[in-house]
Order: sequence, then structure tokens, then C-alpha cells
Amino acid sequence: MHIRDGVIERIETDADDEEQFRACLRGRSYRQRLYHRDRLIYPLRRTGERGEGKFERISWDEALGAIASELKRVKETYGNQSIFYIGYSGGHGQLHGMRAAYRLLNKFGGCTKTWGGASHEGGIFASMATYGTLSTGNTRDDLPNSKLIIMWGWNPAETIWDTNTSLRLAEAKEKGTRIVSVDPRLTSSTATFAHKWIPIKPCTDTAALIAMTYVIIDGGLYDEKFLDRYTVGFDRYRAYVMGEEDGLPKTPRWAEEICGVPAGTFEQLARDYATAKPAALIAGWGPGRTAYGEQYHRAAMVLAAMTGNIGIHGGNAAGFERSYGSRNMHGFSAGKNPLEVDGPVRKDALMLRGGTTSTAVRVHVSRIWDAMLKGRSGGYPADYKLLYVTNANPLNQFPHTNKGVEAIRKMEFVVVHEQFMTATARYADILLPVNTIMERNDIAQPWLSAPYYIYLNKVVESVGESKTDFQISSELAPHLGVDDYSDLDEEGWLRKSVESSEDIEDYDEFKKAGKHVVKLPEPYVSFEAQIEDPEKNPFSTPSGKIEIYSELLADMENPLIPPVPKYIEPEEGPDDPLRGEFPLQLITTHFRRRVHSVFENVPWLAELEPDAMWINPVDAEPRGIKEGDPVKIFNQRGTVVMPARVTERIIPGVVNIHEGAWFSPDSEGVDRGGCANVLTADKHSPGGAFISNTSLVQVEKEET
Ligand SMILES: Nc1nc2c(c(=O)[nH]1)N[C@H]1C(S)=C(S)[C@@H](COP(=O)(O)OP(=O)(O)OC[C@H]3O[C@@H](n4cnc5c(=O)[nH]c(N)nc54)[C@H](O)[C@@H]3O)O[C@H]1N2
Ligand SMILES: Nc1nc2c(c(=O)[nH]1)N[C@H]1C(S)=C(S)[C@@H](COP(=O)(O)OP(=O)(O)OC[C@H]3O[C@@H](n4cnc5c(=O)[nH]c(N)nc54)[C@H](O)[C@@H]3O)O[C@H]1N2
Ligand SMILES: [Mo]
Repeated sequence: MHIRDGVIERIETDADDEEQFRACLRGRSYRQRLYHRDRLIYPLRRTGERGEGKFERISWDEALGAIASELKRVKETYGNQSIFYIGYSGGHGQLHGMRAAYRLLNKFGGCTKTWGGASHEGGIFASMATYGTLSTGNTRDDLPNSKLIIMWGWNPAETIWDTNTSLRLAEAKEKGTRIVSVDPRLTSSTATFAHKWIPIKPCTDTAALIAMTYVIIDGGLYDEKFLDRYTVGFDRYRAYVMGEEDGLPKTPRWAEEICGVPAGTFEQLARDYATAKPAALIAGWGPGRTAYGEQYHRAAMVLAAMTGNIGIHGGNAAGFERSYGSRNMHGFSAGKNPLEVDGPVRKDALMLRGGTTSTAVRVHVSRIWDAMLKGRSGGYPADYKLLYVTNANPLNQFPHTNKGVEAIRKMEFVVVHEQFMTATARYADILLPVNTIMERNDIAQPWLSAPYYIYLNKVVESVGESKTDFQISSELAPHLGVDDYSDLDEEGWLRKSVESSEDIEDYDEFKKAGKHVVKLPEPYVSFEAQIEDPEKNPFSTPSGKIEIYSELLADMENPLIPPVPKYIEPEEGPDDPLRGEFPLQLITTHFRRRVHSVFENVPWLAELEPDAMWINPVDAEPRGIKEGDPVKIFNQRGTVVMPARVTERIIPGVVNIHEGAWFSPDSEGVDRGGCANVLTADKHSPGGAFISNTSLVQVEKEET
């Protein structure tokens, strides 16, 4: 940060001699977000109708007083369960983030929360069922050790993952690693790194992976010793794959019909994967965000096991991808929600059951609007009256936005802590201004716990009257009669985090350096111990082995959660009769110039790439759609109008909208902002996956 008179003038990126952590586009343009003229700078109270966007300035005292009195009223009248708290991904630091307000509400007697991670719940479910853990990944510096990397629905050049994933892919490619990408879109990652692009229809990946399994079994290419020693249930799976169970062999020809990929392509890929040891199948999260997302993840993990690519350098367990995870920091916590009598949802077997039985105070993240509209009469555990949102933009980011508008209007009271007037913030009764990462101290760990830490030094004073969520909650606590919210201040909590870490010795040195890199003697590989000595180090599954067949899943007796991975035809998938009306499959991917809805209003980033719906010329031409034309994208849930990008970089029959564009309905209720969730279904997979890549739409040229 180049600062003059307390103002950031310019942002440069890391230029250390050591390995550099180069800032992404969003980091480099943060100045334009921080000083944006639309920043919320003082507390606001609604004056018009909800959603109309009319507010008046009030003092912090008035704002906190109003919130406290409503929280107390709702608690006394309806009980704590009626307070619905949504905290999400805005801010992932050790201290500043969604835990601050959650901690306060827990100390106030508890609240309802969401379950089901939007990112990766299907993969979490599958990883727990198969390996009994989420720590299944290798550090990225292991990628160059692979002979073959399959990027399956993975676009790290744009979604970054950890800072140097692209560098590692480049190193692998230079070293001669073959890279194949399986994705409905030709992404920047594919264009840059892959030798081959295999376009596939969304929601059909499980069939593809099962057909590859068929080829490997049929050709006797599997690692029999590995299967015998480390896994259970291969025979049961083989019976399904070869068709002994249901009379339908899952051949590449079978998959060709479903996936839109020539049978020979799967045959080749399967042979290559089985023989190119070590090979890394990276099962990205996008394909998991589909109707039966957990089946895709299970099928990928089993394939990794069949080829013995687990626990070795250059391999990959195709699981959740957390690496080096055991040394996470522990500092500030939300504490226990007193209403959560069954314990947290996400614990071992209990978590596995999350897909069918969530605890009394959790609503799946895809069902929140339905729950708020129907409450007990719809079979939900409570009637919801007060919505408290921090670090999130649920109206924009959770499915079925139009239903969300209805639901949020029905609430008795809505509080939002925000930096900007987001879609959700517009519906607040009290809106509190929050500062940004540049205006406070915090510690961040990279995604999926790669081996480094970043100290986020405060560089400028808070804009206007904005505060951290932690400050707000600390100040709100006495109004609620909570006198034990926190005995530490910001610095105290951050020191405590560092003390809890096995990696960092000296807090002050870390703060001064701004980063701490853990020097590992060699790339970290998950399950090395289990593979070296399985008797001493069993897998943390019930059988102690990799579970190709899972008793835990069998016990659920749900045909939609089979004990071995299976392809199940999805609603709104490629064979749904609804295709008559809505013939195109919609995927909603993450965009390089935003983090979800964040950064949408940054001018530099807007110049980078216009927001547009991707459509193949095969689908565009008969509709008379040309590059840049405004198009209407619609289904039974809503209508979006945005420009078209006509490109062969997307498979025919599929359109893509980048998630996160700002919901901006016109007077007819048509969204002119390009918000993907106007179109997505508010359902989840049986295992709990967010299914934002499974919906059908129609597209027409918008008549102007
Ligand atoms: N720039 C940027 N980076 C981000 C984020 C962001 O918003 N912007 N968000 C962060 C967060 S919170 C998350 S959870 C991650 C998400 O990271 P990912 O889940 O990896 O990101 P996506 O873009 O949703 O999906 C990855 C790829 O999967 C493909 N895909 C979608 N559906 C299917 C399918 O059915 N089959 C196959 N084979 N491929 C499919 C997409 O075309 C895309 O190229 O990204 C993180 N990184
Ligand atoms: N259709 C579709 N929908 C998706 C996805 C998809 O792939 N397709 N991806 C899903 C995924 S993986 C995720 S993780 C979710 C993300 O869902 P959200 O977390 O709801 O999305 P964001 O847009 O990141 O919203 C975070 C908000 O927090 C605010 N914020 C930032 N810092 C702070 C802070 O310190 N305090 C407070 N109070 N607020 C702050 C930002 O201004 C922003 O408005 O979206 C999901 N939605
Ligand atoms: Mo996410």
C-alpha cells in the first residue's frame, strides 16, 4: 500500500525475493472499493417500504437501541428460534467475519442458523463417507510430480484457490505433465494449461466417471493390491458398474448418450488415468454443485482408489482438497448455540446424516426463503420473525431470489451489517456500516489451509462511522444484557490465535513481516501415513478403510443416497421432460472479476470483462441472437435480461451466467442486473449439496 496523508494512493503486489504471493485483480483494485462513493458510512433506518431503498441517517446509539429492543421483543414473544441469523463468506479472518454476531446471538440464548455449505456440501458428505475426513488434499507444490493432471470442473486461474496454484500448474506443464480438462466451458485455466479440453454436459459427470471405471475394470487396469489392502466394497461397486446388479453395463457408450462425449474419449481418458501413475484427478467443486453432487464426488474418489493414486506424491485422493489442515489456528469463536441440543450438524456420522436430518435450529441454505415464508406450517422447526444478516448477501447469493423478496418482506424485523447497499441491505430496517480489511487488523489463512499465514495489517482509519462486526457486537451486547461477550480486544484475540498455532513463534515478527510461510521439507501429501502403515494408521471411517461401499450410507436406507456411487437422473437435468419448455441447461460459475457479489461496483474490474450470458452459436443462431444482444433468460422462477456472449467456449445446450451480478429488478420484476439466482432452484441434493448448476431455462432475444 502506498499511503500519503492517511490515504491509499496505489496498491502494488508482493515483490519479495522469496516465493511471491501475487495479488489477484481484485486485490490490486481494492482502493476503488475502499473509497467508493457508495460506501455505507453511518447507521441507517428505513423510511420507505422494505426494498424501496429509502433510509435516514441515525446515530449508533439509536441504531443499537432499536436492534436490541426488537431482539428482546422477538425473543420474549416467539423464542430464540425465531431469530434467523445468516452469516456467510464476507470476511474470512481469524477475528473479523460471521462469527462475531453469531457469538453474541448465542450468548443471548441462541438463534436459527443455516446448514449445508454453498461451496462444497456434496463433497464434504462424500469425503466423510469415503475417507472419514476432509483432509484429503496435497499442497499444490506436489502438482509437478504428477504425470497426468485431470482438471475436472476446476478453473483455478480464475478462482485462485491458493495464491500459487497457477504457478504450480505452469511448472507441471513445463515439466511435461499432461493436463486434461473436463468442463462444459473452455475456461482460462483450460486455455492456459490443458493439452485437451473435453466438453461435457453439466450434471452428468457421475456417469462419465462410472464409465471410466467400467473401462478400467474391463481392461483389468485397476490396482488390485491397493484395493485389497486399503478399501472395502469394491465387489459391490463392480457389480453395479458391470451391470450384474441391474442388467445395465455402464459402458462408455452408455455414458456417451448421457454426457454428450464420444465413448472413445472416455476410453482413452480412463486408460491414460489408470496407466500414467502417479496421476492427479482434481475433482472440482462446480460439478458437485448439482442435483446429486455427492455421487460425482464419491465416484471420483473411488476412481482415485482403484488406480492407487492416494497417499503418494503426484497422486490425489480426489476428495475435499484440504491439505496441511491439522494446524489450523484457534482464536475467536462463536461459542455454542444453546439451542443446538443435538450438537453441531457437521460431526462425523451425525454430519453424514445432515442430508436427511438436520437439527432443530438449522435450515438448509437453499431452503431459507421457503422456511421464512412457511415456518412451522411448512414443516420447519419454527416460525421465523427476525432476520439478522452479517457478512452475507443472501438475497443475491442464495437460490430463488424472487421467493427471497417475498420472504424477507414478511419478516417483522431485518438487521444487516454491510459495506454497500446490496440487494439484501436494501431490505434492512436497520443497516449498520462495516469497515473493510484495510481498516482493521486480522489474520488470514489461505483457502484449504495451504502452508502459509497472512497478517492483514490495518493501513488506514475506518471510513465514516464504519466499525468491525466485532466492535458492533461488543457494543450491542450490554443493550441485550450480555455482559460476557468478550474479555479480549482485537489485538488480544489475534495474539491468542497466534499462540494456538504450532507454526508461528513470534506475534510481533509475524505482524511486521505480514506473512509467515511454513517451510515444509517436501510437498505435503494427505494419507501418506495410512498408505505406509495401514494397520497402525487406519482411515477414520467405521471400517478403517477407504469405503467404496459405505455401511453408514446403507443404514440411511435412502435410494437416493446409495451405499456405492451411482448415476441418478436429476430433475431439471438433461432428460427432464421440462426441457420441452426450458431446453437449455444453466450453469452459474464464479467470476474472475468478483468474489460472489463483491467488487461488482469496481470500475477497473468492470472494464476487464463485460458480464454476459455465454451461449454457443448452435443455440444462438436459431434464436437470432448475436454477440452483445440483450437476451431474456427465464424459467418458472423468474426472468433475467443481460447481454449475450456468443462463443464456442461453451458446449451446445448449455448457457452460463456468472454468479454474483447485482439483482436489480425493474417495475415488472424482471432482473436487469444479471443475478443468476433469479433462475436457480431452491432445492438441495440428498447429501446436502447446493445445486446452483442444475436448472433449466429458455433464452430469447429481448425485443427492444
Ligand atoms: N474469482 C473468484 N474466485 C473465487 C470465488 C469467486 O466468486 N470469484 N469464490 C470462491 C468460493 S467461495 C468458492 S466456493 C470457489 C468455487 O470454486 P469452483 O466451484 O471451482 O468454481 P466454479 O466456477 O463454480 O466451477 C468450476 C468449474 O466447474 C465448471 N462446471 C460447472 N458445472 C459443471 C458440471 O456439471 N460438470 C463439470 N465437469 N464442470 C462444471 C464450471 O464451468 C467452472 O469452470 O471459488 C472461490 N474463488
Ligand atoms: N447461483 C449461484 N449462487 C451461488 C454460488 C454459485 O456458484 N452459483 N456460489 C455460492 C457460494 S460457493 C458461496 S460461498 C456463496 C457466497 O454467499 P455470500 O457470502 O452471501 O456472498 P458475498 O457476495 O460474498 O457476500 C458477502 C457480503 O459481505 C459483505 N462484507 C464483506 N466484508 C464484510 C465484513 O467485514 N462485515 C460484514 N458485515 N460484511 C462484509 C460484502 O460487502 C458482501 O455483500 O454464494 C453462493 N451462491
Ligand atoms: Mo463458496
